[in-house]
Amino acid sequence: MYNYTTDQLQDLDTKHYLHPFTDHKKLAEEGSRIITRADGIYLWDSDGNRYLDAMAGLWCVNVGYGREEIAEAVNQQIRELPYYNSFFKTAHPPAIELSRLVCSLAPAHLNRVFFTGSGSEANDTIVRMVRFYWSLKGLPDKKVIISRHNAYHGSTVAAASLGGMQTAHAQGGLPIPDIDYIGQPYWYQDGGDLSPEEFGEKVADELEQKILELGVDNVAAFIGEPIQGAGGVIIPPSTYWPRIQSICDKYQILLVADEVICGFGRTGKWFGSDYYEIKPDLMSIAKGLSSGYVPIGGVLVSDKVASILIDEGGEFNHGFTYSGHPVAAAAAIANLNILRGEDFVNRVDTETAPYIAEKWQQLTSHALVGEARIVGLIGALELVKDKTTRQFFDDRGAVGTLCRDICFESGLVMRAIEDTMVISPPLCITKEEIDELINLVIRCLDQTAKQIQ
Ligand code: PXG
Repeated sequence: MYNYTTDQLQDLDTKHYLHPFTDHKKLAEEGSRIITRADGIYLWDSDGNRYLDAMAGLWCVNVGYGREEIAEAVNQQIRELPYYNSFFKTAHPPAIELSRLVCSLAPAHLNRVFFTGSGSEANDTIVRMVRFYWSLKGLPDKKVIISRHNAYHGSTVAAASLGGMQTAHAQGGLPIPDIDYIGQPYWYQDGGDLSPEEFGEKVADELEQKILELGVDNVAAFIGEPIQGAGGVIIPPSTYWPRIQSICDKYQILLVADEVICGFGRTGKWFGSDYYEIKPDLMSIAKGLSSGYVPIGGVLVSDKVASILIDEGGEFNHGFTYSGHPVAAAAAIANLNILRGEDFVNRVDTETAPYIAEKWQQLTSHALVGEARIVGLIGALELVKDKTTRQFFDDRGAVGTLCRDICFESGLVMRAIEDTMVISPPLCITKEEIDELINLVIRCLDQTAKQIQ
């Protein structure tokens, strides 16, 4: 479609295109990998190399690449009504139908949805919604939202503040006021001599300590990803979420689940909240909602919160030009119909997740792998210096980066988060493709081990 050579594309890229989360000086030295097409779970670059995309893009292409039904829905919608807003007492069929569909898939007590263009905008919306909720209830001091170190909730000012990434906070004067943090349920790194179950309870109890320290009259909500994604696929011990839920209930603060990665089948259930059996008051969604084909996100609102916002709130002074965008909504509807129609979520739960889990676990026999953890189709490998003592490499991140580069050269896209290698493949991945993925992973681990010796 674009008549350039790889060299020309790399040159123009360096001259004009500022990438997200990128060191541009380094990128200019190395040149971008230019991805030109995709199908199923595979990508191709501008030189014709094929990659197995074990990251589903950026944790989002749940149905896999190349689904004609989504292309067709987008095509039809652009021809019929490419844009209209939902401000000023208007609406259109795709946004209405998507609202109905999303609410029918969400936990039963979540029956309303506010659409955004992304996960970051969804979390921004949540900051305003929870504070508005408490002020409507006559408790305007309940403003603090408690999050976790190493959480990722997006890159807008509010979402990056909710996130617990210090590198992000260091740029641009974040966080905004009234956000606080507790520890993360990262047993492999922080669990010490405790069992995972003991550690899960201990780190959840930090929420209670933080509420008491801040004063319950000042606390609005707790936010967490059911499984932290960008933080390194931190799968919490089984004791963690039940304890968090009971603390939120005890102090009657709102529980917010950031389902941007876990939503739409990633865990083998429709939502991470279903997997962990928690009952969030609000949920942020994006990514798998449209399988990333077109940008769209949203906030699912519980009946409890909606009743206050709607009955007592009057106008909520918040909204985006692209809230409920008809083309994005049409793409999302087609995507959800594929997920439902082909029984994707159940297939992950009963077939592919158990199949990959067994093979993933076997990777712990590799000299570099200290832990292999996986839920549904989201998993991680801890590459460590000494697995008996759970000791990380001294120059943390270097081995992960090396392994990531070896993966790319070997035709596999796996993401490195420091020395944690993570996967989140398209949910359409078959057992044969899982075999191919595992074989590639083993080959890349072997090469990594060889190179660091
Ligand atoms: N919440 C979670 C849990 C996310 O993973 C967002 C919110 C923000 O969504 P948007 O659509 O605004 O990007 C995300 C996004 C990474 C990486 O390094 C992960 C994300 C985005 C960029 C990089 O793994 N997740």
